[in-house]
Amino acid sequence: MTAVAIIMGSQSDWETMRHAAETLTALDVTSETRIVSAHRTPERLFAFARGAKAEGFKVIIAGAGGAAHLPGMTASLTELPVLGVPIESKALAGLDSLYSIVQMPAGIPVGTLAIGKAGAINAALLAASVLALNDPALASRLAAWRKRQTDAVSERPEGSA
Ligand code: RP5
Repeated sequence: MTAVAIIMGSQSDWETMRHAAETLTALDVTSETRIVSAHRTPERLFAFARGAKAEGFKVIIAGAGGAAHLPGMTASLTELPVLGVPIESKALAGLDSLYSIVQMPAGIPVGTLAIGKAGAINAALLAASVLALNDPALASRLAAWRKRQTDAVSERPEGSA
């Protein structure tokens, strides 16, 4: 069974969302990627979100830009945890996406990450953390990933005295 579903509103979101997929792959977490648009393919959204749990997904990562209702609509149709990634839109640099995703009224939560690539990577890491609660081997891989990141930080900036 595939652990994480990565959905996005458009092909144009892939350039950002591929970072979530790559991060999950680096942690050996299975994921599946789909285009599901809340306004262009609403029937696909309903079918996906209603069936996601039965398909075996444990966490959903949803990226969308502009009037970004995909994460919220998805969360309204499933009890699986939904992590929202605001795509950096051209017109408003992703602030529109961020506000659309983060301001869910009480009752239907979306775990909202940072705008763009950082948010996509962190959504994957957060999904892995959730899965690691019941997967000690993944918890070890995640700890090793974080140690490598720590070890890669120099004590002094290159070029300094
Ligand atoms: C949203 O509209 C998508 O998530 C995308 O970020 C944005 C623009 O989509 P395209 O016009 O590039 O397909 O639905």
